[in-house]
Amino acid sequence: MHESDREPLAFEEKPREEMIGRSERFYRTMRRRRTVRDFSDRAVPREVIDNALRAAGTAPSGANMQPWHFVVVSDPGIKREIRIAAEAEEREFYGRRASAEWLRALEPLGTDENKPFLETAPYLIVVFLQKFSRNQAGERLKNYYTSESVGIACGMLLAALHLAGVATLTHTPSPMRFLNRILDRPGDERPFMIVVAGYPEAGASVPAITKKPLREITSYR
Ligand code: IYR
Repeated sequence: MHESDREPLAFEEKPREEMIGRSERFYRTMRRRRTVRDFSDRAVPREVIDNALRAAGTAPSGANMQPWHFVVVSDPGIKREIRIAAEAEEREFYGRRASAEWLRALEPLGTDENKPFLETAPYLIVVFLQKFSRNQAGERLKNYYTSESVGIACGMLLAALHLAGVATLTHTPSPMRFLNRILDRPGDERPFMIVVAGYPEAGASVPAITKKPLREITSYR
């Protein structure tokens, strides 16, 4: 795109009361989002996943390079391979690599090396970060602010899925290079996170945790 290629902004200004109402409703919806670890195997419509990914793909990114790739995994054989590889890493993590401090911090979440949700949930959305793009001539171009960009896209994906009634879990086995091999992605893409998506298991519970109130996370100058 050149500087001269411009189009009018489609911005809709809303009345003050509507703005406040929308912001309150969005907050009330988002605060009901919870990270779920007990998934049902019931299918979620693929259209919902695709639309949420379309929304994620609208995220701002450094120089609009859109440095992300999403692999939507529903094949049981591939989910199983991912589970086996992730659990091997997690056994290392919980058994050896994690510091005592880290394990203490995780205690309230009740997590361990067993990741049945990687097979149970209908969809694993594996998010890859692209350090480089290709131009039309096929030459490698550097991408910018890739972590920020992909982080924003993941946030939008989680919000879109939640608004559509899909429960999610952000899962980051570490290291997760095995995802390149299993999903046949190029070496200059870095696995960023797995977004596990589906319905919660009937009777699922979540840890009783709280979020910091506004006054603790903000200051105004
Ligand atoms: N990746 C591990 C450990 C883990 C780490 C953090 I930080 C969490 O918020 C949750 C889990 C696992 O998935 O169990």
